[in-house]
Amino acid sequence: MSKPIALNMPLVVLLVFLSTATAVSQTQTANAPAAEIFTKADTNNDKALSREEYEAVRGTTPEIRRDFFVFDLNADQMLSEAEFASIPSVGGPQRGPIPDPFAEIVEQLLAIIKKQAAEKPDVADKVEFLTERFLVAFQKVSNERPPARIIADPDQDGIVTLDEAKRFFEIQIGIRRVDGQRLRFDDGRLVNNNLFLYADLNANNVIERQEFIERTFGGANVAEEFKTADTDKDEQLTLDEWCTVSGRCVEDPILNFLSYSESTSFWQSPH
Ligand SMILES: [Ca+2]
Ligand SMILES: [Ca+2]
Ligand SMILES: [Ca+2]
Ligand SMILES: [Ca+2]
Repeated sequence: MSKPIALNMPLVVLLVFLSTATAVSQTQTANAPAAEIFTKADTNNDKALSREEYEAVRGTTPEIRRDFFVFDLNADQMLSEAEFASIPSVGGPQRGPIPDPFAEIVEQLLAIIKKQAAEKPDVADKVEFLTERFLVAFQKVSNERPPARIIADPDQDGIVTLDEAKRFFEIQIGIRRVDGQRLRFDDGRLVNNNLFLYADLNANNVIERQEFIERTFGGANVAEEFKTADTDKDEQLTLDEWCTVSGRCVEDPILNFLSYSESTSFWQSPH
């Protein structure tokens, strides 16, 4: 199991928000590479930015001050390079990862099954389960399509390895869809899979042009959006192609959270 995250208030607020976020349509502006700005800002070369170092390169607007507070994920009053790179206005479309509360839950589940199954701690990372026993243990007797035994044991060898168990948990919790493709990005963005499922009227796991135009709530340029996203020009969008359409196809709860907090006076003065 990974080391538990030391939760602090801004992270808790942000993570709770991630679980309930709705779609947003905002753009990000990339500046110089985050690592380059970080190195320049870190004048005493201690591999972390104090608030003074941060503001010296970024300014002192309320939004800039807010970002120092929100993305100081371990609440040590300093920004590590990783924390700095996760700020949307720093990293832009290539912004860095933030902790995913759903991934942490999966790690906790894996730790539980390892502890229960391993006779000795040093073999805990090698435990395997008979597929039927694994599914009984998790009471997966549903009529899912594909069946739970295929979701849990995709190579159908009758054994659920730890990697397969992790994938199974990630599917149950919504990190991946049933075919294993990721629905949550490391930088906090989420695939709008509900809209994908709604749009996919013929349920063939791709979005044809007509489905996209008629069922994705696009605006006047919806046909142009489809054309741009359909990179291989086969007249249908795979999930990867779908994810290139920002706004309603991919949600960004981080930007949404930040846009809500801009309306408060909390960030107006030093605190
Ligand atoms: Ca920090
Ligand atoms: Ca297997
Ligand atoms: Ca379809
Ligand atoms: Ca395509």
